[in-house]
Amino acid sequence: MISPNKLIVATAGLALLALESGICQNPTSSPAKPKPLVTDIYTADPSAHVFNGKIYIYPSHDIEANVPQDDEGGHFNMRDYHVFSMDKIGGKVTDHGVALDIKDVPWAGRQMWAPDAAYKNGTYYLYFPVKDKKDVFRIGVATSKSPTGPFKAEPAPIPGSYSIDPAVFSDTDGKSYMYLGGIWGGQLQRWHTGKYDSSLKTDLKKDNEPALSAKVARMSKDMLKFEEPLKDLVIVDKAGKPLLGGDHDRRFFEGGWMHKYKGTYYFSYSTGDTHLLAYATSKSPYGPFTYQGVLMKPVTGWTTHHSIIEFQGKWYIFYHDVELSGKTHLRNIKVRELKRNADGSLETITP
Ligand code: FUB
Repeated sequence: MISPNKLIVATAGLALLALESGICQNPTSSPAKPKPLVTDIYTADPSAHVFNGKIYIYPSHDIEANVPQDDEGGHFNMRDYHVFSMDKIGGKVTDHGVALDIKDVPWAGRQMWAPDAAYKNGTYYLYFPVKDKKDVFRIGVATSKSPTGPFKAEPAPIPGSYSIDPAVFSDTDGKSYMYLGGIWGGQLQRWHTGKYDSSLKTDLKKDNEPALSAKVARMSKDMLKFEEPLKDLVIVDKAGKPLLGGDHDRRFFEGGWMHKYKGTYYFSYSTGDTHLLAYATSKSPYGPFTYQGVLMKPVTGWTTHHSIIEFQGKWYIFYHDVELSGKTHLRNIKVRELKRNADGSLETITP
């Protein structure tokens, strides 16, 4: 998750923060310098959705748990989720309080990481990765009649689920898909043979072989399980060749998100140790996806994680950095407009 030699990114960020701190920032009028959306608690990994014409944000809730930093992200030891809402971009952000607590998830052990949410037939679904009691990440699901919760967790994780960072995309034909996965601390590499192998701590270390892929599965009609086994979401270069494990500037690391624009599926994700948000496109929700470029350059802090929504005719990217704390594991969410070129490609954001 975090490599000590990358702390320089956060340190450089702190220098920038010092420069920025005197500037009055506004997420709408000054897109180059958006403000943290929430300042009284730490928030990260914002999954934003528009439900009934309003924006709801489902982030991680970062806390200082005094767990030493390691490559597996042990210091990201979160224990609950809050839901936030906004009537408009730049408007008041309302904290709806604790929507789900780890103590109410019977199978959970530790580390509630980046969640996502979905709506279908009068029910809201909160999807969340948490380690089970054997310290293996699984994806849980909890339901509510309100987008702000409280959510009630199902008694067991989604069968066949593993790793982290669920992102649920509902297509225009009514089918929904879950995209998931994260390497290193997210444990995706531990499943590459189909069986869990706890000895694989970071990635496969096979630089000249195809990179580990994010996974995708169609959701069941009741949104509580997978309709099919998880499949690889392969990202290829413009020549159609799968990206390689050693291609750290382009290969998938974690934090996938799907959106659709004019019939094209856009899969965006973090490159992890190179701290980029990149994206790839396809004509199918299963891919293969063709790598297109960088969506956002590194933010301050080690992790980079985002979501993309359309709201009132404009596109927005929600993301996080460490402006408030300067610490990798104490993050704050932000939003800014996402601009598209005439050919559908995404403009690269320099945060
Ligand atoms: O918040 C914990 C982890 O950090 C997320 O699951 C990753 O995507 C990264 O942002």
